[in-house]
Amino acid sequence: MKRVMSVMVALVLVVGIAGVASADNPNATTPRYLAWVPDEHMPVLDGVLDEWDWVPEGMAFSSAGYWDVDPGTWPRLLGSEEPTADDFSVPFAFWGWNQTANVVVIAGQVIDDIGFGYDLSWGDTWRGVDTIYMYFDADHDHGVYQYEEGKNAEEAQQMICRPDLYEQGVAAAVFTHYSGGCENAWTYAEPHTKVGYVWDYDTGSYTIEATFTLWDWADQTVGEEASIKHILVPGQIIGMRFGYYDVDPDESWAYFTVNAPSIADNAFTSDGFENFLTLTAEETGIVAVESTSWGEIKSLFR
Ligand SMILES: [Ca+2]
Ligand SMILES: [Ca+2]
Ligand SMILES: [Ca+2]
Repeated sequence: MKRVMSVMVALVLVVGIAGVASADNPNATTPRYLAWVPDEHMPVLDGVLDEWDWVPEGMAFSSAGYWDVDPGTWPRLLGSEEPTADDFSVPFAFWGWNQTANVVVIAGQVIDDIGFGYDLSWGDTWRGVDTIYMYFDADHDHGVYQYEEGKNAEEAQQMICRPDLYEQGVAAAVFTHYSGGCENAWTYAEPHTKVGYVWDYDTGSYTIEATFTLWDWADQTVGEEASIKHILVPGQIIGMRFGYYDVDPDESWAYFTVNAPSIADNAFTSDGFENFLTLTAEETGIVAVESTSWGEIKSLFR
């Protein structure tokens, strides 16, 4: 509890200061955080979740128990009706970051009963398809970032991952209003976006592991040489949204999300993104015992 409280205090302080000049989502009353991922626990991005038992308690989530919780709470399970466990559930969801690789790290297991919408192109994903939505405003400076003349997803990015598209060679895709067309969105391809799935076409169930490089400025037309990579450090606030979505042919839908209720359309402006705090190893609950300390402890037993 002490650790959680220290995180909450830190976030309140940062949000309080930032709140003077900006428009953070006031509905996001509960702090969100990106857990520290130690170098030795960086996953193999193959969608096989056999290396995640190191995650400290409270840093991994399950959709169980998150139906109809307070809107300020994260994560939340929402939908047309409360889904049964086999219709849609997320037994494991993790959000974190790694300093050495300078990436956001996510992992999750999604249980679905009917894979749906795979006949749609990624540009039609908004019509309803089993998918993963995420948004990053790395330097947390808010504002309109796409769908407006002169705004071409440079300052924030909307990303869409679909296991079926990955099988077609698309790690992630994005909607944006820039003249070059979304197929040129280099930010959503390797090495900047790396995704691995184990996916079942029929049920739509999958496991995912992915890493994302973030950008303070992403020139979608010229490329990396005209862009500014974001450098992640502990104690930083990242503007972010994330949701695992399930759509089924009977028009039932559900999603497991970090999002608080919107104050703005998140596809257009990053003003309503949630604030994610990058935790230290200690705040994550990973306490490394230095060799000198071990020496002192062991000396007590002599
Ligand atoms: Ca793996
Ligand atoms: Ca379902
Ligand atoms: Ca489905």
